[in-house]
Amino acid sequence: MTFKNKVIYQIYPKSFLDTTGSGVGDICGIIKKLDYLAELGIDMIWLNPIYPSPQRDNGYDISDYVAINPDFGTMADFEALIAQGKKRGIEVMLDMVLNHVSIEHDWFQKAISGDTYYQDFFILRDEPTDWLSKFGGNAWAPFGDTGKYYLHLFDVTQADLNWRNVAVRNEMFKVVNFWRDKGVAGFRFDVINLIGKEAILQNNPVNEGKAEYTDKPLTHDYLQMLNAASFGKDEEAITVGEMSSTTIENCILYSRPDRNELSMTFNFHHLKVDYVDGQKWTKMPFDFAELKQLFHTWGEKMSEGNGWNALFWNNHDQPRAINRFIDHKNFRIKGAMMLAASIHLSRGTPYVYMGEEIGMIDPDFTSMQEYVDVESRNAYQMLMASGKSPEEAFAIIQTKSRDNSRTPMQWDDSVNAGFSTGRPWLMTGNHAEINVAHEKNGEIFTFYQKLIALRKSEKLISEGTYKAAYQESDCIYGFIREFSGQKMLVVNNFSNQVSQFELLPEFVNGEILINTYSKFMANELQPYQSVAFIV
Ligand code: TEU
Repeated sequence: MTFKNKVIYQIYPKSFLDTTGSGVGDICGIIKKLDYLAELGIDMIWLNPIYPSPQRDNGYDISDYVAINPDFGTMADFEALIAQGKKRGIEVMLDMVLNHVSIEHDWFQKAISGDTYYQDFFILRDEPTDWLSKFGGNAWAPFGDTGKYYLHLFDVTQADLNWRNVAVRNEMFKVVNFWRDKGVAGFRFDVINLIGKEAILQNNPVNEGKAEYTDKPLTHDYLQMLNAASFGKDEEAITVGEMSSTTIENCILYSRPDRNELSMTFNFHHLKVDYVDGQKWTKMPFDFAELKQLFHTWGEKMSEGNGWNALFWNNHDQPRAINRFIDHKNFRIKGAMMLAASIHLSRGTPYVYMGEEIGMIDPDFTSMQEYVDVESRNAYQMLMASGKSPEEAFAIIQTKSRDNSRTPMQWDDSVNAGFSTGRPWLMTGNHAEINVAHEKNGEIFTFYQKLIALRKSEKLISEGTYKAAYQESDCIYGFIREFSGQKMLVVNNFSNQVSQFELLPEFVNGEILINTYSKFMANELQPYQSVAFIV
């Protein structure tokens, strides 16, 4: 598979570029920026859902799988994007939300009107389990006046689909093939490790019931069926599963080539190291030792198990990494470059989230009214219900809200950051300094160009094994890559201080492949310095 030397750029279409003045980004805006993306050097763009949706969860509540939300444009616009992308060597990856569907979808409407064929498309029970929704509250809601309840692991308007029903599976395979026929070369499968629910659903008060529906054995069966019925035939297809609360063992099985399931997996363990007791809606400095241990464990086990990681720091569900892991007030640029080096030189396929390539940071929102995300607004209420003051609750929302990464792409320092001539659906962040016009030939952007190019030129990076290094250091994250006799040591200083370290003897005479500073001072790393040595 060729995905090992590819770099994928994630676009949140709603916030990328608005060409109509509606305040919402659109497909024509993406077409307008294809040359910018080609200059960055990326190979594929992953678009968050662009299908008709009530937008309760910003498109992850789909009401029609095989159409384009008119807010984003037309099917002709989408077909033009595919064609224009291919001219520049940029393929398109679409987001497949196959675990659940909007209650405004025709299937749910028919089901709730009494159509028993469609009632079996959903997970209905007379007796709900004690599971909780990932967006807070009960995971079950009354199914009309039938006296039954339907399962919704996310928002109450997102009804989980019954994958045990072959008719559901066939409908899902048809959806993927519809978009493959349009020329879509990649698919990101939303929370796909939740589709393997068993017939008997058990109560489980531990961890809100996650163990009862996550990574269940049937998931692998369904993925192998999906693979065989659609993309499995395409040598060039790239597929990635978003795996919620998953394990390394399952991610090896999901992504090992001989299993014919997916190309690779997203896991989120490294983005929970600033969670108190695993709880998202809390505040604490990130735990570097835990972060490093997770990277090493996942890196080595996936390498040994022939699995394949999707490597990322940012996406549309996470606050920006610079705010979480870097002293960005003093070292935004060097910190952004170090974060990039720490994944782009590692083993897996790197994802660049829009704005990461210019060092975008969280907005400085000052009131709860500026946050629109359903998960954040639910959390704010839950935090206050748990006894937090409005100020304490708001301070937590400010650090963890998904809106932090969903603010409009910052193209220039004009009004609305050049994103829209209308009122943006979400207010822009701090774009006076941090914008493409200002940063495009700056250190961060050119460093990303270099990293992306290296992945294509160096099999040591795209194919090499992964081994941990500097495990004992309290500020350096280091690893060794190896491929057909060549070795690379990558050291990343996660500190805002100069850090002492001993270069491993075998690399003392090595050549420096990449350095985020102009110089390397023997045995010390500058604040947030990354250096790669090869022998
Ligand atoms: O996210 C899955 C998921 O669990 C997220 O809710 C994430 O774990 C959480 O926001 C982190 O705090 C996927 C999509 O990426 C997300 O945007 C959707 O809201 C969700 O599924 C439901 O489709």
